[in-house]
Amino acid sequence: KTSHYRANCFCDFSIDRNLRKPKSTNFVMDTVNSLGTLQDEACTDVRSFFELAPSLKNRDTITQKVNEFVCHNSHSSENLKSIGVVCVTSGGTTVPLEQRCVRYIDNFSSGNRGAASTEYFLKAGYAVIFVYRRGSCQPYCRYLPEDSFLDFFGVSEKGEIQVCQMNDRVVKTAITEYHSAVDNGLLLKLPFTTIFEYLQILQLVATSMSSLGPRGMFYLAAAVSDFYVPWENMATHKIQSTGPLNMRLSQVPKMLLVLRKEWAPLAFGISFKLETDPKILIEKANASLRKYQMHVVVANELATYKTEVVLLAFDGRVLTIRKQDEDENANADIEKKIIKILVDMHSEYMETFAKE
Ligand code: 9Z3
Repeated sequence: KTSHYRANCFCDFSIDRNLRKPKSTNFVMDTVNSLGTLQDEACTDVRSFFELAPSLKNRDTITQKVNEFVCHNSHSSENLKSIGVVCVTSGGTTVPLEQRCVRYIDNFSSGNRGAASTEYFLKAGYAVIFVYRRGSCQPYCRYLPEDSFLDFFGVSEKGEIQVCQMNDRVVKTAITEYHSAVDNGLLLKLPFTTIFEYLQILQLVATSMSSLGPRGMFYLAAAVSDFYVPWENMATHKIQSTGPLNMRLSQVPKMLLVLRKEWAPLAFGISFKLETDPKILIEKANASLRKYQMHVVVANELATYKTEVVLLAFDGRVLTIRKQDEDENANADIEKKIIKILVDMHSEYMETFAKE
């Protein structure tokens, strides 16, 4: 999926100022106003990122869905079924290289962690807004892309399609749990592809979830691009191969602090730190914890992320979680353990507000 372009080169595309897309002034003003108290250049970067990003398609429909979902799961709702609402982000964001995109840079992530975590959050009694990369792993059918769904079914002698006996229980449980979550208004799925869509959706969800106060939680497992081509610098049409390609990538402004301080200041924030060099992982994760004022940073290394993660909490706790062969169920996902600990930390956090 990944396009292997060199990132350390310079872009020759002409900058066409007229490409600044028309955008709802309200949205831009909301974003700008919401950053009012955040000082320094980070704020300016965030502001100009949103001002210049291509408009999110179906923004109004998405906003309406999110607001309804949040309202349904808020304390004022008559028959509240969830203990909290968590926004799980999952999969990698793309960075388009052309406005009519043929090529893009991708970020590593299958979406398995986000999909598995969504299932465990639902099991723990949470409502989940699952913000996922189109085509990535989905809750309750995480195994389908590899073990094709064709293997789950067979054709009977009468020519009817039926679930193969050995998969019967797994398929029935998955379908039942999925429909129960959706029918009870506990699972909302929102797809993204590009970094522009991802950050606009995150902003929109966070702003809506701010009304939930400390019952809101962000579990940011998506692999988010650090570099991008600003829309106004991007070639309109497919880049022609007339020689080596020189391009300059800008840094994606860090939105985590804005999320924590402005968009949803009382929500419990969990972000992930991915590194390939084990020597810098914990140091980088700690820096994220402090810089972006997260409540928990989950540090993982590319080579071992399925079997080992380290949780660094804002109160100084450091917990290493391992998926071990001697676990009762050796096939159990590491996410089961991660979510259990995070749910406990979130309850402690909510209790501190209840006491006040
Ligand atoms: C992660 O570190 C996730 O655990 C994985 C999950 C992407 C490794 P899969 O989807 O993999 O199960 O295949 N996500 C965060 C990666 C990231 O982009 N973090 C940023 C950073 O490290 C901070 S937001 O700088």
